[in-house]
Amino acid sequence: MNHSLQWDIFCKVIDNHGDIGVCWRLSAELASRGQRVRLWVDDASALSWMAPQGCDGVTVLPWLEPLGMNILRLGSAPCEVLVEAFGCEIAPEFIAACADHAMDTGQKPVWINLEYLSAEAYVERCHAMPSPVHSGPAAGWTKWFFYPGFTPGTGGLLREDGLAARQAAFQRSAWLAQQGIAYKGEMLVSLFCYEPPALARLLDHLAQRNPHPGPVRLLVTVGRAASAVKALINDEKWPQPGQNGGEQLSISYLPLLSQTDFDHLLWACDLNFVRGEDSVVRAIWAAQAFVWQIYPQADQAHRVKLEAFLDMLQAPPSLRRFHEAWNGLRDELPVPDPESWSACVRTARQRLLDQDALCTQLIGFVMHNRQQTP
Ligand code: TRH
Repeated sequence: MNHSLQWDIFCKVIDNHGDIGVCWRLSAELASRGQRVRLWVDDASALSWMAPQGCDGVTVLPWLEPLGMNILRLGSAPCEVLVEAFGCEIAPEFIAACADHAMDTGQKPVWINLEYLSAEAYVERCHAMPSPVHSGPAAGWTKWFFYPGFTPGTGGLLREDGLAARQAAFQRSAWLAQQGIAYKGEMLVSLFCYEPPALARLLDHLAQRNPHPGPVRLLVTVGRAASAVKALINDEKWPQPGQNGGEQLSISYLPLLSQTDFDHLLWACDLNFVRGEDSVVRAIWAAQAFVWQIYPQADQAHRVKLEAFLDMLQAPPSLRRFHEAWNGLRDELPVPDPESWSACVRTARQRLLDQDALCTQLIGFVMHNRQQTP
């Protein structure tokens, strides 16, 4: 049987980089497994730096409203799998075009609603649940909830087949030199964050030899993290790196990195500060100590989500306390302790590596459903 299917993935960039970051990784990984992907996105601009090389097997198409002429580009190409990322609601005119195709071919597409990542218990309950479509041209079809997650009863995590081999071949010093960073054996800390209330305290800790007696270099990602750091060190109240002789704490501002180089950054550092759901997964695969700034929600739902994540990680008390302060849920930011934190990350990573990757599970789920539903 030919297992290569045509996938249409729909992505709306709400804010930040996570929506397109996840959808791009998913698209590229499906293509690497022989699937054909059309990625419909309302704002593809971030892909110019996230994935400048593109990817064979993935076609990026603009999600215009209405889709209009773009529908015609479909020609006679089949619509076999539809992926609606993060509840973005696929354009109705596209669904109508798919329904026409389905009438011709006699095979309905498999329609996946790809959900947000969480370690909360509801994920296992809701994963792979059907949601019947009652009206419109797709009446009688089924949408399937697909939840990424950290346990065997979930859809798993995005992970490329070649990840371990790439990691094994990675050379920290060579990569840092390519970035123009003259590495002298400092402790390396990456910073990808929004505006954490405890940022000033973190810089204080690092400048005051906590936790590391030797020099520390902070590698700051472009955008909100860089703006937040610059705003602080431009404020005279903060002890300037220069006032520490410029030696204990040095700061490197990074350019926009491709997703591949973003991984390299996480592999290169001894402690990673990450944010959002894509970078937190990459931090787990990096096998280094990390701290997650979870995307804040107005109703404080992120507190429960963070606790569930820390439970999954079997985080030691000091890592839990640090997360709570970094996420504004307690006041005093403790001293970071990457040496003792990395053990639980490595253990969790090993456990998660034993789980089928999200794309393996998703392709299996889709194939199974195509056989069940003509
Ligand atoms: O940008 P984010 O904060 O996205 C968030 C989350 O996805 C969150 O769950 C969602 O609700 C909210 O947006 C709206 O963080 P995230 O998910 O880690 O995505 C960042 C992506 O950007 C990730 O794919 C890595 C990539 N990246 C690079 O490729 N190069 C870079 O230089 C940087 C800084 C990031």
